[in-house]
Amino acid sequence: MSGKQITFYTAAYSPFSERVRLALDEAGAKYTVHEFDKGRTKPEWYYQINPLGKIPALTYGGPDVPSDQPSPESAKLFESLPLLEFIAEIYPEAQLLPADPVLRTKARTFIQLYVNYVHDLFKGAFFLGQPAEPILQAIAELQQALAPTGFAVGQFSIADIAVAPFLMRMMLFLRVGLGAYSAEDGRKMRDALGSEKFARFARYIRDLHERPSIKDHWDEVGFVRLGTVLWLRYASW
Ligand SMILES: N[C@@H](CCC(=O)N[C@@H](CS)C(=O)NCC(=O)O)C(=O)O
Repeated sequence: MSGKQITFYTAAYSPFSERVRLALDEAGAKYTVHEFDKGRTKPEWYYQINPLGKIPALTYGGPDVPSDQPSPESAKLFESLPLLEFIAEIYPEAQLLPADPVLRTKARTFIQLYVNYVHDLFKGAFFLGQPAEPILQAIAELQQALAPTGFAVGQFSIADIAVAPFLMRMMLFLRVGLGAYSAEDGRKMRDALGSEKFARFARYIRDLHERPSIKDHWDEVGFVRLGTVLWLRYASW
């Protein structure tokens, strides 16, 4: 268990930040939250923490200081996926990375499958109105990588944490008809993802919904509202 201070820079709307929040909560970490408002330019001081100005980020160690006055002595860490690995390493007892090297590699591979083959197609179909077929194909491939039961590699791990904020929003947006896809593509995706072919994937999404660290923060109304704003922002490109 880490005895050092952790400050978490986040915003309620951010699925990338939600990854880190989930990992911290799963690990039982004590941390200070600095919440940014949506759409505001980041203050100058924040660029000392993440030069890209993006969230999430963490400061780790150093003295206890106000979150908007980061200490030169703390480590400044950012990019959600390395942050998941970091949290798994400093809280090994939470077993967010499986002890077995084969399962550990499978967890990392699952994340890469999502990042390399699903994420952009999700954005394409839902925010840019690109055809539905490629995202259905990508989800079918992701489904094949799932363990026969349970979470992505069986036990809950950073693989689930990495994909849950995105896949769960995707299924929610589809259910409420939010997205840039045509009515026909919406129907096609709903029919396919509700069919027997995608039964394992649907079960996986239900299991994610049941995980207390996810369930206790799942705010459908808020996500739909923010999804609408995001969609309008993408749609106006
Ligand atoms: N690759 C980054 C992506 C982070 C990212 O794009 N974060 C968004 C919020 S979800 C962001 O900070 N956008 C700029 C802003 O909100 O000011 C990661 O995995 O952490």
